[in-house]
Amino acid sequence: MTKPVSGAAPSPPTARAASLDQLCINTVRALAMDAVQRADSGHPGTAMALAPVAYVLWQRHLRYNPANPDWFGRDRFVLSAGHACMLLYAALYLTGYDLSLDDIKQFRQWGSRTPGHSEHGLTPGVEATTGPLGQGVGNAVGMALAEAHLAQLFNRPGHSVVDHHTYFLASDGDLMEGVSHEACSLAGHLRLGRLIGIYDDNRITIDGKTDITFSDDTAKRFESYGWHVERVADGNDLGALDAALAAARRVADRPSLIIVRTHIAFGSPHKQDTPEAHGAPLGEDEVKLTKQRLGWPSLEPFHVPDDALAHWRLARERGARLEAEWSKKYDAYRRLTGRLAEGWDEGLPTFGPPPGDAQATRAASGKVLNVIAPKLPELVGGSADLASSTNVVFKNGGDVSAGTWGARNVHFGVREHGMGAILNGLALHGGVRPVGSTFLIFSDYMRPPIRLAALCDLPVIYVFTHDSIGLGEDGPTHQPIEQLAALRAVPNLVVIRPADATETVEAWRMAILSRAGPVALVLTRQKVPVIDRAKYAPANGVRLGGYVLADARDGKPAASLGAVSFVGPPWRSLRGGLIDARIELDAGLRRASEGGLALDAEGRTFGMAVFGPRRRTLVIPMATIGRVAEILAAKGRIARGYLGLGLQPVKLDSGGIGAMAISVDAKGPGAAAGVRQGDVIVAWNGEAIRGVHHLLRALGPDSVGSTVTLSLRRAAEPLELKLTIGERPESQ
Ligand SMILES: Cc1ncc(C[n+]2csc(CCOP(=O)(O)OP(=O)(O)O)c2C)c(N)n1
Ligand SMILES: [Mg+2]
Repeated sequence: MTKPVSGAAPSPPTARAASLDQLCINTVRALAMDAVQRADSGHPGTAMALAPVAYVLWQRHLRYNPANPDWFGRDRFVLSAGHACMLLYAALYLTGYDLSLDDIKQFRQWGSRTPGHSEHGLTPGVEATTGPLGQGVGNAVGMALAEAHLAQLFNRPGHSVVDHHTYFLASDGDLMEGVSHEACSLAGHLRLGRLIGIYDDNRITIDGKTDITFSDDTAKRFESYGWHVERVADGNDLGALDAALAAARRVADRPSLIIVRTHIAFGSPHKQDTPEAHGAPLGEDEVKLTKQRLGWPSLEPFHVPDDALAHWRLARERGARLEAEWSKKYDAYRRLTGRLAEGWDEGLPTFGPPPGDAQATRAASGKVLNVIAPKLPELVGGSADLASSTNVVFKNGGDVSAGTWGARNVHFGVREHGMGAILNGLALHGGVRPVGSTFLIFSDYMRPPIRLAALCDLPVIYVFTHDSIGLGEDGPTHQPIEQLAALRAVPNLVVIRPADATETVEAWRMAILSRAGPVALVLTRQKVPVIDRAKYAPANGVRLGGYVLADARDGKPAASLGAVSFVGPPWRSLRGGLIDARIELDAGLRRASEGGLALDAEGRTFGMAVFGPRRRTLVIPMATIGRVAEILAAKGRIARGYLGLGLQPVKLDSGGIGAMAISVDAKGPGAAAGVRQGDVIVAWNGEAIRGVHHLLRALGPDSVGSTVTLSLRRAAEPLELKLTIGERPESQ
């Protein structure tokens, strides 16, 4: 009775099939009510209303394999209305992703895999982190653009390796937000035919009915963008939903929006169609009444009928088959695996001392980009209508337009916010490495997606030109003042402002190598001299986050000027693991786990903990890094015990790219291999080490017995060592 994913219209259901459909749908509703009720917070109403949409989509249209959420050929589904995440969690659990009923019971709890807004990277099957309304719509546009781009480059007749759809689900709030206008306008212009949006037209937001705020004719608006629009008058009409989705998939020359009229908290006698059903539990009594009204077989919370689960779980078999079929066609393309090409950074330009080569760093950046670009065809992007100023132009790359998605220069139009969200979607999709650019001052217009890129470790590259120095002719509206500081305040965003053309080369090298988060290059509009590297330190110190360009003549400066370009999270654990262990070690860190300030034993602040359900990041100002180092050195058991290499992170050289200074256990293999106190690890098996957390991750328990190449920096002289990682010592 399950429809194949071909999209054929369904035949009329038999009575038994219809009741099984209803049972499956009500399972989602019951789980949404129960999870929110148990957490005593959350958003039950939208998930309840959209249960039939999820059912038809997941059972009859979406191509996915619950056993492999990262299968490249899968359809992408972005829940832009992140508050309705119980809908997604229920679908993921029921279809058999690695998400259990216990996870559902942990909804919104500390450390759980089912946080209050869905997070990419935490919950298998969640394609994008959503919550700030509108962003997910932009992400979906980026994903659809990535798909169209790769399809045009890689598909050959009879060999369609890239042929998936991107779906998004948007609420009223999503469509009110400007970013969705920007992104959907571009999607229409580019005729992204494999993009299908579903709009939950429930006519309710938090403050009341939408007639107090929203009288757009959404259908006309999207039609004017060049979208195909379908309407489903009743969100419970499975046949209509199925037909609309099938029709949307048949329309290949433009994106589609399906406007589905729904009723928030459908089935609830007192809460249906009320704003209260948006963001609060229904209440024990109302949950009971609703279950009775829906004919639900049990009043026991989290009851999942066997029939319903079995039916939902057919997805596993179907998914395995779909992936197997696709894999036959898949011819391991390097770029789809995300590996960098060999020798990608050979032939980077060098710049001589002044006066001859004096040039704006934006000009140097354009040159570097075009040396790298032919070797890394995955680099794509452009600017928000400022390409000739930011020099983010891929020579001979062609312009992306409707029908020529395989080109490399994306003209985002004057849509910085949309550009930011689309860049995130491109990065989330994979197979492309997105670059976006505008003036530094307008980074303010795209701050929300920059923050999300940082939060989600997305390897997006921003080129922000016309930095503050020497600007002025355009007046105060164009003069960046606080933008640099504001960008540097974003945890996990690497911000590099090269001083000259040579540092710009290094900055690009860092940007390309940095694949666990976004990098912003801040570049000058006007010419700056090129530093004479014969006299001064080499520019490869840039990757350490800061370096001594010229020391005081006798080594004793008359005054110090702090010029730290970036301090990133010095360590970070992907759930559990290291941080917890460290918390045990130190009272200050234990306090950090409670949020707020981190204090050392004397009660002095040395950092600020930034915690969320997904990550626990400690942001430590450079000024106090020495103190953290002391604490770790004094306690340093975990580092040594964990690393098993005889290395201890006693001095954090920088939290930026590269760099952790090491000390050597006199008896450890590190010492035997010639590692010296104060050497700085810059790369591990050829990959730049990006902060201590990265090294610790690279040194996971699985690495015991393996041989690694350690690249070290010892003052100016580079050093390579081959080491075999020893057994992890007993914890001390
Ligand atoms: C950018 C942004 N602004 C505000 C919010 C807070 N917020 C969450 S949901 C919501 C509106 C709810 O209405 P709607 O989007 O129609 O969702 P529904 O209740 O219908 O599911 C708001 C204002 C947010 N998540 N993101
Ligand atoms: Mg609404």
